[in-house]
Amino acid sequence: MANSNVAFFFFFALLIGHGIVELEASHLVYKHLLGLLSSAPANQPYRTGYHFQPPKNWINDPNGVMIYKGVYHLFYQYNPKGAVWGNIVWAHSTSNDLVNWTPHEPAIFPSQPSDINGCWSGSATILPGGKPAILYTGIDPLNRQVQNLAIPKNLSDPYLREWVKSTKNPLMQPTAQNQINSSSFRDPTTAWLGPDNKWRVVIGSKVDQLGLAILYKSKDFVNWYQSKTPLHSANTGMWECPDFYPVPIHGQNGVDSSLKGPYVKHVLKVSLDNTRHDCYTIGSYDNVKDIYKPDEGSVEGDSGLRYDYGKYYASKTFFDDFKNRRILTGWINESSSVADDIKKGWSGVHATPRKIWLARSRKQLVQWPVTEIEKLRTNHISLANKLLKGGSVIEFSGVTAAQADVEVSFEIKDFEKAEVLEPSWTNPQLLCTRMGASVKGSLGPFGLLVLASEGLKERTAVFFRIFKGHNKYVVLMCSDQSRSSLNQDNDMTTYGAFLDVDIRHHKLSLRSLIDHSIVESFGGGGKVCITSRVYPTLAINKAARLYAFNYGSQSIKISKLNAWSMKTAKIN
Ligand code: DQQ
Repeated sequence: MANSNVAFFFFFALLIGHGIVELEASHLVYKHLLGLLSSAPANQPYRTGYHFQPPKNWINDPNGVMIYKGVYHLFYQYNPKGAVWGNIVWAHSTSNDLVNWTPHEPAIFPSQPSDINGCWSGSATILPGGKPAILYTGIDPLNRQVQNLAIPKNLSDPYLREWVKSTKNPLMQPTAQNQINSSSFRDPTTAWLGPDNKWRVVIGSKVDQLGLAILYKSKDFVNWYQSKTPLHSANTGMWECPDFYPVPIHGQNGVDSSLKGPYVKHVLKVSLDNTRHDCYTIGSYDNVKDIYKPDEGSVEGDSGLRYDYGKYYASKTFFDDFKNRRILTGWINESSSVADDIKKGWSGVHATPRKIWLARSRKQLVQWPVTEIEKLRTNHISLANKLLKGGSVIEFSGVTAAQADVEVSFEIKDFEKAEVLEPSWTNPQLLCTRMGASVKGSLGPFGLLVLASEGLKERTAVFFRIFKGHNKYVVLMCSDQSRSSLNQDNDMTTYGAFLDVDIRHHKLSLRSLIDHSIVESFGGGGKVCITSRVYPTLAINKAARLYAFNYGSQSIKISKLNAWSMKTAKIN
């Protein structure tokens, strides 16, 4: 179908109010568009150079991520038939370095009554003897969400190309006895072993607005029974894609999900369906009572900690026993209209895999792009000790600004002039929206203008402001997309977060991975991450530019800046 017809069809459907179905607590379903095969145009300014995506069609959550015989496996929710959510299978790619990816045939697709209406998200567990097993949510003929098991057909194939489903599926299901809500029972975690040698797994659920991490146990990974109490619950709405894992209290290494002891804390991450944010708490896990309790001060839900304060959802971690690290993968949805997604023939990308560990404060996690991504760096430019006077903008040439990796650190000398943070300014996103990049301040806004056009008609601003708080200086980090595109059909929300850095004794660092339509930023060495999805119309490919700016009245020093062009990865 020609693109104009697709657009007409879409708007017609909108007008008559048919075809768009809100599937209980999940993705929007565009029934009339499901069968449309995408015919992607040749001109594709928004496709990424080194962020994971298939050649076309819709993708969402990463699933079952793992390392097996030295090969990284990424499965993901995929619609083989179009650029909107639907017809979901587990697509499969493998990699030796988490950067370049080879595609394989879909690994799990509807074939049994227990998944005939869809193969939704789930996780991999490495069983004793190094044997992988996948638990995933299937949608049964009654559209109930149930949990299924699949294992590799041939363990000597490092690419694990074929998967066999258990004939005992479904292994966990809503019944009259357990009263589990059959449309809110999904996304099994990686399982872990308890001191009684039984496996435990958590499934996301809800009762009214109470989010639940329902716990199941099993001796043999096939016969599962529900634990009397959930692992945890909180009043934050449906919990999708829960993730539960230990993090060592010292150092940056990761550990296996089954590890328990005095030297680890536990993390519970939930994807909040109400707000589409990945939120986490840090706490303690009692593996006898099987209860997780967030530490005092670790806030649940949206006003607590998030992996990423921008566009980032349905993430999943895995323990990389080859490099002793825990790696986080996540889905970056589009911010464009569905009509535009259909026109370009694809929707959704994955964030750069990030190493994740517990901060020294033990109050939050820290994330950093896996070091392997640095092998794409080329054309290095650098600068040191450059004063950025109030009101100044400087351009950096010599890198491909549409596909780059930029690291910069700022030094502030004189804090006296910092503006006072009003006690009511508690919502950082709101603050960043009200005080966007063009609102002049005192110490800030200063930072980077990326995917910018000459003359700055278009630009995405990633920046900081420093405020005088109650008894400390407060750092606000923002990603302002309000001028990222001349096309106003996109979601141009400005994102923001407070950054826990002692600015008087430490420099303020920012790293941005820029990739055509993605700006993935890491503030304070990875204490705050903000991912923006942007669609410039002028600042595309060679026309994109990179600047540093300071619109505050006070001077700031760039103590160091390193930037590289990024080569294109071999992705699918
Ligand atoms: N996506 C999957 C669900 C999950 C949701 C369906 C999160 O299993 O809850 O594609 O994005």
